[in-house]
Amino acid sequence: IVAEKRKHIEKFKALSSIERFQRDGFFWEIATRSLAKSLQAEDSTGIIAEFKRKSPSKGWFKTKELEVEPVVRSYNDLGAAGVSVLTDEEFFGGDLDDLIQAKVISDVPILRKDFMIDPWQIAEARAFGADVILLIAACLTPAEVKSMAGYAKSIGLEVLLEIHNDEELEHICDEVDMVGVNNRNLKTFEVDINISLGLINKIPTNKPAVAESGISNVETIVTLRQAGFKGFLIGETFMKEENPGKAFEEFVG
Ligand code: IGP
Repeated sequence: IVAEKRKHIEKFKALSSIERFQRDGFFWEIATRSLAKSLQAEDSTGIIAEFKRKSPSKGWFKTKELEVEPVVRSYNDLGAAGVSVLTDEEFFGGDLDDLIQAKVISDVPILRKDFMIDPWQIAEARAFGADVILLIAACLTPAEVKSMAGYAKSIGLEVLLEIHNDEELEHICDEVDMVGVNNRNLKTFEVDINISLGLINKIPTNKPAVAESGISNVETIVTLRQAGFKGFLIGETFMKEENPGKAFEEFVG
């Protein structure tokens, strides 16, 4: 995926420079929303509800034809602490328009979920309405995380760092706002909630922890919350249904 990303970025870099985004980006002057605060609010559900049309492990969901708007509206109106939008086209069927749409119809923080390997993508995220970006430790060195997160912070974005094992704890730095633990092994696609439970006590307590992937019932959220997690990133459980907004409503109800 990273190799594909690199090709894609090189192509678009030629068209639009960071300076252009900084000058013309529609959202550039608009204040961002804090996901870290939203997750820590007293009455927060902690759920970061995700919009994606397909995934490498499951292929197209039923929502191939579905628009962002009704889904994200339900997420936003019915209690999501934040919304995650996949902008990767090739592997997740998303694009930057999805991000803009999610932003304009919501008032919760919006996470741009993509494979970020270049500061150019961070400027792009800011210009297209993201409040938070994801940095995946498996794709970056600790030094890259530090410099990319520093740049994100300097332009008003929050950073969710995703880790999957003990070694990746080394990537946590001051510039990172939240730490996510992906229960899905990105190589085998296997999910195991114990990955989150095994890492929670090693994550600095001043950074809200987010459990990611493979969450399909409220009992799991209760277990994760008791262990110390503040956020729960859920995609497939909603997107695999005919009506993801309704699935979200039933889940939180
Ligand atoms: C959501 P799930 O199993 O609920 O659909 O997972 C989210 O955690 C997953 O989409 C994800 C992801 C990622 C996707 C987590 N980290 C990195 C792409 C890239």
